Amino acid sequence: MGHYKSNMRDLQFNLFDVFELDKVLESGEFGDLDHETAVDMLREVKNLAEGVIADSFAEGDRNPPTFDPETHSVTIPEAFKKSYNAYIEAGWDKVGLHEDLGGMPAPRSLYWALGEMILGANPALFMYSAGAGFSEIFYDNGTDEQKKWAQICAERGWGATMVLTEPDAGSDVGAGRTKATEQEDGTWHIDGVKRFITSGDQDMTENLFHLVLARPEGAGPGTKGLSLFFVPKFHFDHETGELGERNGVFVTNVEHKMGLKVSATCEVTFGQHGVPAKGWLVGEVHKGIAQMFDVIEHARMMVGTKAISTLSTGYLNALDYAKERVQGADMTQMTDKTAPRVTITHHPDVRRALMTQKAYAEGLRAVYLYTASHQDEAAAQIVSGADAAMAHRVNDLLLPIVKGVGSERAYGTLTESLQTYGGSGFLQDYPVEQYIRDSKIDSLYEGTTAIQAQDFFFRKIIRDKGQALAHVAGQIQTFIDSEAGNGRLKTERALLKTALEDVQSMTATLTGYLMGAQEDATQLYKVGLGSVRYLMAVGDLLIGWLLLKQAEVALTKLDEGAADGDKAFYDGKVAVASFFAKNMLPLLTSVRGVVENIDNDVMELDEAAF
Ligand code: ST9
Ligand code: FAD
Repeated sequence: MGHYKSNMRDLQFNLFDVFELDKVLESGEFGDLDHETAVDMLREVKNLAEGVIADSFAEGDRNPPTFDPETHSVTIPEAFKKSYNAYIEAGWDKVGLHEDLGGMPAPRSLYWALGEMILGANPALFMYSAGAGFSEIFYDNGTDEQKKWAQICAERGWGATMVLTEPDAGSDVGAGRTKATEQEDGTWHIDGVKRFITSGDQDMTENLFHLVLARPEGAGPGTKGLSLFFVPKFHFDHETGELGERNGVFVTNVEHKMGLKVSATCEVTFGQHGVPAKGWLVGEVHKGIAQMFDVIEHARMMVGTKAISTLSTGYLNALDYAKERVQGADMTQMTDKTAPRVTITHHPDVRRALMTQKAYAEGLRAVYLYTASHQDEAAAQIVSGADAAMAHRVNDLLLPIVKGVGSERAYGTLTESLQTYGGSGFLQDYPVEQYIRDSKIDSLYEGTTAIQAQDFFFRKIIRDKGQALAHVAGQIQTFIDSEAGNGRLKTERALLKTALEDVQSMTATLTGYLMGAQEDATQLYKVGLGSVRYLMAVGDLLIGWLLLKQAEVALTKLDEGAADGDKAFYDGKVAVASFFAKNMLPLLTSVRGVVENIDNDVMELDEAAF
């Protein structure tokens, strides 16, 4: 058995029983794709993920890619290449894409469910294989001529990168200084140094292309002055795809990292090695940041799903260990030195830790699948009654939750997975220590948690005039007011009601600080001091609600006489929802108090006092 443990049962329960994927497929939006095919796809990807894709996970960590500064090239370990090739040869990188790009349209919930398994088994593989997805974004934003290039990129399986960050421009992308100078033939020369570029080079594909943000000479400051350029590693014949000369874009360093080591994080230098780095303005329009956000939105979803998937496999590994590990006596016999020794699953604190892991892994899975369901109009209508415009808003609203809450909760809760192993968890004999190292990055790249929290409050709530938030809150309220569980979820619904009120009160408090900033600008600091707590609180509310929604479905299945093999699964669903409602949701009342009482003391404190 490899390290990766998928949770097919929970994926199928979410997709088909909770989010009604069958109805989505029946809408006809996805051609011939039907229930059986979707299940077959899940099964095939599960086998691939648990097998050949997971096989190189530890090897890629212990023997990461090497960099040759002479040739500016990155060499990927052979074991990883084998995993990568198996995935690409089976064509999984094209699922969910336009048919024009050799793709096979699929609902986003199914797409991300498949993605979850790859991201849990070997996350860097998903990133290296994102070239086809990047081609689609290039295709959607490109001119008619560029659309043909995008088809070549997808067809020939080229790699791709997103290139924003510079030494002095991380969260503040608008501080970027990389320049773009227009040439007489309409192409551009890019000049500058970018850093931390994922998959900046590799030797698994014959070519790769960079989507680069750079500032045309004379353009204004900030993000709005940036334009997006298509910069291939090798030039190519725009009709046939045949490779030509080397372009002037070179990897000049590869970082040594805490985790996710097989993913090459590169410094990429443009136009400073005697060869111009030639680029083409994407779509021939200067809308770089908006175009790049088409990539960022997918990448934020990817990062959150990666984190959640890692937590899930961490939990399932810890659970298996806990069922085997014998240590100590049952607590009720703790004073009897002759009492039989029990497996650690008998200890209350281990049960608390396992339930916490299960709650966040399964609750966050439901959150990302609910979000994904708002990435298709047909699915959104079925899942929440949202029309196309509202579906778009809800997806926008929830992306910082998937990314920000997913990454923070996964990392934090993975320490419970490690703790469940005792000292063994600290060893490389088990995968959890690597899971923790590999998942730390998720709260950092694609916008740190602070950035997600600000995006969530300012852009997704205030600028949206609270419309998407009201839509989701309306769904939660309907659930609270319902008879869900036929009386058996009464206590939990009451707890959810309080949690919703707490979050609504926090929203009002933060909005009040924002209004107060019109009179006194320093009131805005209070939003900054409270925004991460608020993001996390909304995340817990959504997790609590979706776990209870699952419990309602589970209770119905049990009432209908679930088969023996399913009973434990449904009992687990009811138990975990109740556990979360009783153990986590009440904490939001204290967060509410904290948010209401924020003052600016720490902002007024002299730096020397820190
Ligand atoms: C990175 C990569 O970290 C790490 C992993 C790479 C893995 C690669 C593989 C990926 C695979 C997945 C993709 C596959 C593709 C599959 C495709 C399948 C089809 N939403 O607020 P303003 C825009 S990369 C949308 O004034 P500032 C908007 O146009 C590095 N758009 O911002 C807006 O104009 P307007 C990641 C948004 O103060 C304009 O920006 N780095 C959003 O100028 C300006 O907005 C980061 O993420 C949004 N949420 O700049 C940087 N927000 O308002 C983090 C803004 O008129 N920093 N726009 O609409 C930030 O996000 C900052 O807040 C900032 C601030 C840069 C936006
Ligand atoms: P900074 O922006 O300097 O942030 C430092 C701290 O200050 C953080 O805690 C942050 O939350 C906080 N902070 C900063 N500004 C604010 C603010 N306004 N309000 C509140 N808090 C703030 N970039 C790419 O372009 N392409 C890639 O493929 C890519 N891959 C990456 C892979 C790895 C392994 C790493 C480590 C990074 C990658 N990045 C990539 C860059 C990544 O997106 C940035 O590291 C990230 O956006 C944060 O920028 P920074 O590191 O400069 O931190």
